[in-house]
Amino acid sequence: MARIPTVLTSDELMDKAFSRASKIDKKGTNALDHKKKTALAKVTASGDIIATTLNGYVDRFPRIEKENDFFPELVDLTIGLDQYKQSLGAMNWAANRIEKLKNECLRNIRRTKDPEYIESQRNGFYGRLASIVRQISKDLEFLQEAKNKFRVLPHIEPNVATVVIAGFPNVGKSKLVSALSTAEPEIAPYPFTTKGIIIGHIQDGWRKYQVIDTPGLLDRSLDERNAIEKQAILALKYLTHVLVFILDPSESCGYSMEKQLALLESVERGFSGVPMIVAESKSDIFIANNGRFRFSAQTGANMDELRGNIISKLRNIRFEEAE
Ligand SMILES: Nc1nc2c(ncn2[C@@H]2O[C@H](COP(=O)(O)OP(=O)(O)OP(=O)(O)O)[C@@H](O)[C@H]2O)c(=O)[nH]1
Ligand SMILES: [Mg+2]
Repeated sequence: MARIPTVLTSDELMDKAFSRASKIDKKGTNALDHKKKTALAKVTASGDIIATTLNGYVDRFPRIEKENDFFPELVDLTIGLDQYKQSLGAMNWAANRIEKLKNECLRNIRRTKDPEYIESQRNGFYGRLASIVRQISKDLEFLQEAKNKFRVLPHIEPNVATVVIAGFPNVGKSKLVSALSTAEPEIAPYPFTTKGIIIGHIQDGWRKYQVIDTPGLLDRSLDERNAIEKQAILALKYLTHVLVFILDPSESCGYSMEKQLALLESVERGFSGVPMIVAESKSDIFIANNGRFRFSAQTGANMDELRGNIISKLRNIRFEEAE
């Protein structure tokens, strides 16, 4: 994604244009010619500065089109997709309108020999320019806010097979992510969790996978979430190719197995259709003997099996772009 520019307020935009225009003074062969050339240059500069700035916003803010994708879903959640598109549309509208008025005004000034008419044309154009910019002031503000929100959207690679780790706090998610990851996992911001999500990488020969730890997201029943939180959680579903749900049968995490199984059910419902691995952690301190797969990230017991199981599921994931 190209760097998103800072969006000026309507006042800043006008100041920028008029301060530049006010410095312009063109030489002329006589008083009328001087007045004309100066007015033409001022109108051109003020109109162009604003139109170019607005078009720059349209070019450099990300285009968000694809439905059923992780990113639009998140943008809709955190920014509001309809308003976003509308505000970019307003930039476009204003830039085109300014361009048209500018050309009209330039034509009128070129044609005349009346110094007062030149003056009134230039002032009229300034007035219209200010009025157009005023009309889009809310959109400018919205885009500046959107810029700040884009900054904290997670930097997840959309075309990398991804395993997401879920389970109650303290069941051993982070320890597992570290044990699976080739390097220190990075923390990426994510809406509605103050802790951010944690992204590690698994290397499988030449292939690389993402492993995502979800503190504060998949550690409460979805029914207990408000609508927006739920959407943020389910947005994750778009990039989850395999879900690993961790149960801590030692209950040293502070949650009973009953509660943990209820959460598992809720996550299974929310992520239906996503291949899931259920595994019990901390086998070095407690073994439930219920036949469920168990491992210890601490001692490494069964870690090769778990890793192998995850990788065998991720290997089957294909991306259109990668083919
Ligand atoms: N004995 C033992 N302790 C473990 C194991 N895995 C994790 N723990 C311990 O359990 C506690 C919680 O582990 P974390 O990996 O931080 O758990 P988490 O699920 O990431 O917790 P949150 O980030 O709060 O959601 C820590 O004290 C770990 O040292 C394990 O395999 N064996
Ligand atoms: Mg953790």
